[in-house]
Amino acid sequence: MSRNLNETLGKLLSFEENKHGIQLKADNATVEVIVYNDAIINIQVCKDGQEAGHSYALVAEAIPTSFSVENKRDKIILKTPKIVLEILKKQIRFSFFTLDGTLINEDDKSFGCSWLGTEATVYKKLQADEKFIGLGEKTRGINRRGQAYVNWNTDSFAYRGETDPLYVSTPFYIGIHNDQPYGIFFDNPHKTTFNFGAGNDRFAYFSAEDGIINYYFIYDTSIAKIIQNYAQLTGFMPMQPKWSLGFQQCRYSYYPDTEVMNIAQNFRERKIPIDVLYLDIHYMDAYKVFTWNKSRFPNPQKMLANLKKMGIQTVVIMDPGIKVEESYKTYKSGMKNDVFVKYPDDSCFTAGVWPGDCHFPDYTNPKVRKWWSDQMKEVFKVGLEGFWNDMNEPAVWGKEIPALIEFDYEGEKASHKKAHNVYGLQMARATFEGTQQHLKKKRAFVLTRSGYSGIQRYAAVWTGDNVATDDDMLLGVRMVCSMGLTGMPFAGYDVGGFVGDADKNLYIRWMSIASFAPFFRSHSMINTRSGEPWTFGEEAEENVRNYINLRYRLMPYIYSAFYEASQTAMPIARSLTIDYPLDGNIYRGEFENEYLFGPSFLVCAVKSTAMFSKIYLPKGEWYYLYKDNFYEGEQEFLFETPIDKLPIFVKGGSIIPMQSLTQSTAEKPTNTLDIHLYWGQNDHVFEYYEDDGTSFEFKKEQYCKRAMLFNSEEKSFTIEPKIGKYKSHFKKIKLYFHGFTLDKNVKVNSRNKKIKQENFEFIVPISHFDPWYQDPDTSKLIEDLPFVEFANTNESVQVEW
Ligand code: MIG
Repeated sequence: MSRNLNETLGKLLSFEENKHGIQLKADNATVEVIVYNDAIINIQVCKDGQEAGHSYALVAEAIPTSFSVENKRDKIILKTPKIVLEILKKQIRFSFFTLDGTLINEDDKSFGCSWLGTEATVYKKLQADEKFIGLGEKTRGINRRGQAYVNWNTDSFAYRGETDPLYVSTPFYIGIHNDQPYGIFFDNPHKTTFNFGAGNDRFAYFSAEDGIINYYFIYDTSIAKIIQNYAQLTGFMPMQPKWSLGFQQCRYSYYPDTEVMNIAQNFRERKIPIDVLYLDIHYMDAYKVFTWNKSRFPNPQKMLANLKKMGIQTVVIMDPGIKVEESYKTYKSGMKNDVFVKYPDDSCFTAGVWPGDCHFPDYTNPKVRKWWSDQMKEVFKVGLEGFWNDMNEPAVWGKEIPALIEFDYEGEKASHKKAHNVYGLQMARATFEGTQQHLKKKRAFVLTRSGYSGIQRYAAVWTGDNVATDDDMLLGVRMVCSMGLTGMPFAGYDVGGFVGDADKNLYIRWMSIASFAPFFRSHSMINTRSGEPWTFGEEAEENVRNYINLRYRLMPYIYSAFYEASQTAMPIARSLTIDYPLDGNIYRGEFENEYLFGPSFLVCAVKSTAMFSKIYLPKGEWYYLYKDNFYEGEQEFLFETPIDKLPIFVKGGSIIPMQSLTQSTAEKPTNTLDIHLYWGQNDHVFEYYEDDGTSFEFKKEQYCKRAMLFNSEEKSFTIEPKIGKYKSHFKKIKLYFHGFTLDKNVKVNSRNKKIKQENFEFIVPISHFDPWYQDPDTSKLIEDLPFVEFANTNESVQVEW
């Protein structure tokens, strides 16, 4: 009978302190409380007979941390330098407090850790003011309160604003209560449910179909730090090849080779910057991985070389399903090496995907991952440096894989129920390891559709088969921000919509917004309208070129933001909840599609049909990008939002490095770095970062880092001495002052320099239909400072006004 009714952790029988925390014994379970570091406490609850086992998400080990344990009559109090944990003895319950006694998070008073059969649940009291954000690639609004979600990686073709689950499972969320942000990472790969007070007003809970209760409670002073702590546990995004930050054009599918070259030439002739073209499933012979369709692509090596000469990389799709066909090399090798997942009776699991009947490599086996990496040898011979993992949920024609299928799981053996959600993560890992094995000195790019916590260590993630509507465009913006909150800074969506046809305006707006997405790729489905900029007519082409140009000119800024993400997990597309978590306005439906791109640009994603939009500017000072009009924050405004002007605002105090326009990241810009300074009351620091963009030499200090500081009170801008051995490409800087009142000379390293006046347009006006720039009071004057010897000196540069 107890199997059917809720069972809780019960009372404390005994406890013991150890070097990482405490071990508690309850009626029918053992609890390990592990102080992971100052800011993280891990709670592991194993029922009799259960073991923690391998985690694919985790990369960190507990760091010995000082903590104290106090044994009181009714409770145990454990203190780290940042968190106070109280454990009630009568019925084991956990409550977390700040050092000064503010409650952050507490178990439901009766349930706490509970079980219903094999299903394990943690019930947390739902606090009146509590908000919930994160959980990665999830639909709906940014505040997840009142919602419930399931984690079970699913091929969700044409998903919409309410669909759940999708392709990626990252069981980590951030809550905010009593003005305190905290994170909970529930590292259980089984099908899990997160309920944030949906259908009840008593608790927020997370539960797993099976397995142990294993969660990490993170508390720190800011949301940024909580994300960083989560990345400490699950890993950081490695530095990406710079080309993967450029614009990417995809289509299901471009073929034959002449068509691919034609697309490439069109981009170059029309002067629309681009770095990557994609080959979807039709490049293969009968959809067989590691093969080429010889009539469509007679000489892939030559085609790839020609594209590279044009500054364009090629990325190819790879599905996990291996066609069952005696004459197919990869199949034969797979059978010989026993790499495929099986039924418990030792026969291979077969299911239909693109090539027909397929077997599926067991990427949870280290030997199979090595086998996959070895198979990739062939693809490097033709010159590939980028790979796209699709269908790795794994998806078999929209159906469920039988639960009894068995996986190696690093030798621990697991059924599909446990291995399903990590399958995509392990395929991406095998692919990433293949690139490391063969490309050696070069950074490669891997894109994946499916994943689990930790996926950022191997691949960028795109949000799958979205639909071409305004609502779905905005949904993608929120999903990418949510992924940023969940340790995945390199994320993007199919620009233009995968399913259905975007009209001209939707396409323009989507491309404008996506110029400010971390991963920037246009893609569309077979038998729908293709997404090359010129296919939407001249107006679209000009608009889209403008925004792609802007992205390329912002490359020094974007690259620095990617570097920061690789170090601290600070996302590139930043949910406003990171910097303004306590401002209720940013959670409002009408404003929840606004986000920061890097530290400085407030991007307000608005519908293509909106000619006027309500916009909320959070605390601070803001400049309208196109005209430099100044606004005080914490107010809402009604703005004109014509299709050629995505509402973008620059934060006061910002320091924005830019370069001259190039057609790809392979092309060198001029040797002048343009630095834009925006006046603001508060001081700002920008960490400028530069390296060769392709190799791993940066690990040997082959980088150039320079801290740039704006000091409002002292009226100065300082570039600190270079750190690192890399010789910057830039020889000069040009400083642009926005919003300053400069009347006389400016001092550079104590010498007087004259100020010039020059207009700087972030977007080139589209003259024939846009009256915007005819207005004489338009572009605020921008002063231009003569060049300063910049890089490769170890001196600092000091500008005063
Ligand atoms: O069954 O490879 O999400 O981006 O173009 C569809 C064809 C398989 C799904 C991916 C999509 C890709 C498509 N794939």
